Amino acid sequence: MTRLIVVSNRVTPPTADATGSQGGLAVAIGEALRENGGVWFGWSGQRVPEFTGQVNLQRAGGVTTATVDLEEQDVDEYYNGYANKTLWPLFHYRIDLTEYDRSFDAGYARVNQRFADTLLPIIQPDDIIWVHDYHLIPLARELRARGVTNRIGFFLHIPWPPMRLLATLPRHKELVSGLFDYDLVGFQTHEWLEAFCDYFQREADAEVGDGVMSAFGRTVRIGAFPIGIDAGAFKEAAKSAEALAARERMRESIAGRQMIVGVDRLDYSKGLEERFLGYERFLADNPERCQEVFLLQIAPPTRSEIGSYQEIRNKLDALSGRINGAYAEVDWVPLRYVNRGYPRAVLAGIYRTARLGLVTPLRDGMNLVAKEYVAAQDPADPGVLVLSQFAGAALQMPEALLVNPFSQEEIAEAIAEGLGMRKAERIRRWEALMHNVESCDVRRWRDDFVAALEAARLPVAMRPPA
Ligand code: GDG
Repeated sequence: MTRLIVVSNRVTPPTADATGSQGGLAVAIGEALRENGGVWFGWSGQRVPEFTGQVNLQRAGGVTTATVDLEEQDVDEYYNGYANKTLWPLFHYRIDLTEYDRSFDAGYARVNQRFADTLLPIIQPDDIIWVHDYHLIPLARELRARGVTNRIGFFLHIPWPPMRLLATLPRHKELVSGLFDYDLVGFQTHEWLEAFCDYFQREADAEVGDGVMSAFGRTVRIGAFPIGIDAGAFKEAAKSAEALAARERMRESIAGRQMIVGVDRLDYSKGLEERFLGYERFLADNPERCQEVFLLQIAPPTRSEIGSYQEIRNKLDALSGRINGAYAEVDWVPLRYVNRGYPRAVLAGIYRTARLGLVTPLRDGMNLVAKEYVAAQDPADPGVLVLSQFAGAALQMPEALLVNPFSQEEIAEAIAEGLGMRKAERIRRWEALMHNVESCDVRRWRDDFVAALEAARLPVAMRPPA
């Protein structure tokens, strides 16, 4: 049996505790690695004064992890720099926030080389290698340069930007042509796949066939593989003792009101500012109803060393203060804004308690919160999902109330419609949504990608030079 090597920026091995803080992704990848004795390779999250190249092999939750420490300059230039100040905003259509700095390019190239050097001794002839996300686009090129002929697949978790935006990136073609060193390149949705094909058709006269694209004298398999959640585990988590305790704890303070919930990393792509403004519009438009509801927004901070993340946090602090200052009463606040993370089972309990899930990213590769909200609902009395039309998930979840997240009116109207929706319609929509969440779950995503990668051996003549 072929062994799977998973490579991602950070390694997050599954914990023994299924209701712990782990996401479905870690669990699903963990399972695949356990089944075939594979390895998860990436950065340990540790910073050291000087890169040593030492690989730390460990067994955690039944999975073998292989991690390397990075030096301070690597973290600044590769992780905080090229990955999160350049590629993340650019791929989320935010060229206003994109920073271009040559030292970032150098750091990104260096870390990809370091990953290739340290991964190389671990690779066995029959292994298949699955590389994740925008941090590691050049990794296959680096591995091929070191003689690796194994099958290598790449999955992009975030959107692929329109060609004219991508063209603002200095040396864009040099970067993305590195994807032709993979055997398979996968995206969350057909929309991102189309944008990817469009870029190479215009910039490199690529030819697109059935599930393949050829350019630069090479052919790569391409496809859409929408990621899902571990629906069964999430459904169970929503009924666990921890979730029940969370619901009980909230019940008193809810005091018969309807709760709206948002759960997002504190990231400008998640549309939190626009969401708060849309909710403020709802409060302004519905003075007679507004004290019967409140919005709980959970937003644990991320990437807080980066200026644009500090700015969005400051904006949200000010905006939440303004909304509460303007609308609160002595016994009611309209917005509970919490900058802290919670265990998954607690989150599941909170989702289940909320009459409305508000998921309004400005741009999102997929968005798993939308799927978690659906999975956590009580089938006999489910809540309503309000979902941005610009999340990849919208293509799979047309029964949600889809909104343009840039429009405060649309958000306000969807909140009003969702809170007033009759039970029969809530159940009808939820059943359709849940069908999709359960059938397109994280295992199917993993199995489809791995099967496509296993089948992706290209004819020898088309293979990139070793
Ligand atoms: C990227 C892409 C794509 C959030 N707060 C807490 C917490 N979370 C968990 C959620 C969810 C996960 O984080 C967030 O996943 P998303 O999919 O919503 O967004 P990104 O982090 O931006 O993920 C995205 C994803 O990759 C997978 O391919 O869908 O488009 O941007 O699982 O529940 N978890 C816990 N406490 C929190 O407070 N335990």
